[in-house]
Amino acid sequence: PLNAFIFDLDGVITDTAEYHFLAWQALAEDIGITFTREDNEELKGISRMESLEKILEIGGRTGDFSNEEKEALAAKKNDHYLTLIQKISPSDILPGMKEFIFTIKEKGLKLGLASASKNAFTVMEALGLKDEFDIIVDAKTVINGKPHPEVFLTAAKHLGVDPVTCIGVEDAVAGVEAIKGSNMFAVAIGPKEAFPKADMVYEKTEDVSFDEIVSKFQQ
Ligand code: B16
Ligand code: MG
Repeated sequence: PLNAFIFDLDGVITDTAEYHFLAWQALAEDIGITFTREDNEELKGISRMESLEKILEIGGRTGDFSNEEKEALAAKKNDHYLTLIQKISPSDILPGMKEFIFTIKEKGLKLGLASASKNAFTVMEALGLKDEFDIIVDAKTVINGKPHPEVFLTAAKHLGVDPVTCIGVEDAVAGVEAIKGSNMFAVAIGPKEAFPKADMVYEKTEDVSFDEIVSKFQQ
């Protein structure tokens, strides 16, 4: 039986990926690194520190900064990100997602959030969705980041449901890996060729169909 849907936040419910990109790009520029939108694809679903490490790698500057300096760089990026997300409102929910979330609730299924972001509560509050979810698990409450399954498994545990009765929704390759590692059914949002491991792929959030997903899950 199907018991719950567990959502990723950034890139699935709202497009904070764009704000993460702008904030990282500004930081990269500060330290003389050219960071493109294409580079940013690799950071989706990846923790803040790992993202910084990847940017340093791209710029050939791994080893140029002490841990303390890296903490300061990550904090600077986050300050900028927090300024950018102040503008977030319920109108920033991606097309079709609000309806999808409310359909899930109407059907009596449970709703969880499994985000790699330490800012997940802030963003969910700004979107007006915080109270709609039965559980929000963010990067502050887990030890291992995606692709490790911990964040999805923790959400299922708090919901009191078996992971095989859950459907995870993700826009990141690392995220789909985390869902599959949890033994959940994986729905990916993005280009089909990027997600060979997903059980279903929709190119855009507005294409997502509750009935279609449930019938595929039950097959
Ligand atoms: P923060 P998600 C992830 O959130 C983002 O996809 C990823 O790009 C970001 O680096 C990560 O959160 C950490 O975010 O700096 O806010 O802690 O997609 O798992 O909801
Ligand atoms: Mg995401």
